[in-house]
Amino acid sequence: MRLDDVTVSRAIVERYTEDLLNYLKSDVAVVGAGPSGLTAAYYLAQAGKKVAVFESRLSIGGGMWGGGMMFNHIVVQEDAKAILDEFDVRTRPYTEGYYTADSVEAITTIASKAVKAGVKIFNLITVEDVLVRDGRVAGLVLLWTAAHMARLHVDPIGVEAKEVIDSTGHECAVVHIVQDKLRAPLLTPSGRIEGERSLWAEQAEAATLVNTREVYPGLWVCGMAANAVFGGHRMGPIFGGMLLSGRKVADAILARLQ
Ligand code: 48F
Repeated sequence: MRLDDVTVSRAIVERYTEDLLNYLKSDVAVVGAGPSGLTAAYYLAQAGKKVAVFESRLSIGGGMWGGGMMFNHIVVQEDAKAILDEFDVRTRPYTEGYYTADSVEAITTIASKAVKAGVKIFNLITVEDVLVRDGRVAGLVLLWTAAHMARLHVDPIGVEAKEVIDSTGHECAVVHIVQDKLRAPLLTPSGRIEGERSLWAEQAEAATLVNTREVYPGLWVCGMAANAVFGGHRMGPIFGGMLLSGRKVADAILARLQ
């Protein structure tokens, strides 16, 4: 068979366009493909929901690849190990209650399970605004990251979702957009982003779960974004809270969608 370059191009353009058209409306739009966002997306898709993940970088995985200070191992605590077991990520006991996993195995495996559960990941797309209808977040505004970074004068496109998750980590990018553009109070104590506090794993891991919730009608936070928005501590390279938070936000959204 003779390989035709234009057939290769047509295949890619057609397939991608099909995907984009299909996900102009979804049940849940997840912003940020780090560990918490991918875990949330996995549980939502497994429950039969139509889930799109938008990631600004070329690579998915967020801060998990680098483990702690580029030592590419992660630590999880006892209650989160069950999630790694469910994903089939191998863990090794370290001392009582502490387990380690290879960070590359962890993120590649979680991403693979999410995609196979039906999640569609769109990388290289930056969420730069939200759609708001009737006082709730009703979708996202997307632009190619390359155009966003080059500050090209290009208009973005809008997509709809019944619920939106901000899993952008320390940045809490979507909540910042809502705070700055809607100028309406958030569901935080001060009505504004409280801001993250310094590293304290013990406090931070527990707070991540408490802070995993809706922060504006239709907009939820999970992972490190939850602590950044609600004023929790950062946790450093212990990742159990990210996984548990992803599962918690998925359960809360599933209850809402029913
Ligand atoms: O930072 P990230 O891994 O978030 P997470 O799931 O996990 C946090 C941990 O990695 C670590 C930690 C816990 O141990 O403190 O930091 O809460 O992933 C966030 C992803 O969101 C993407 C960003 O590129 C990253 O991959 N992101 C950020 N802003 C945008 C975005 C945006 N505006 N549009 C799309 N993606």
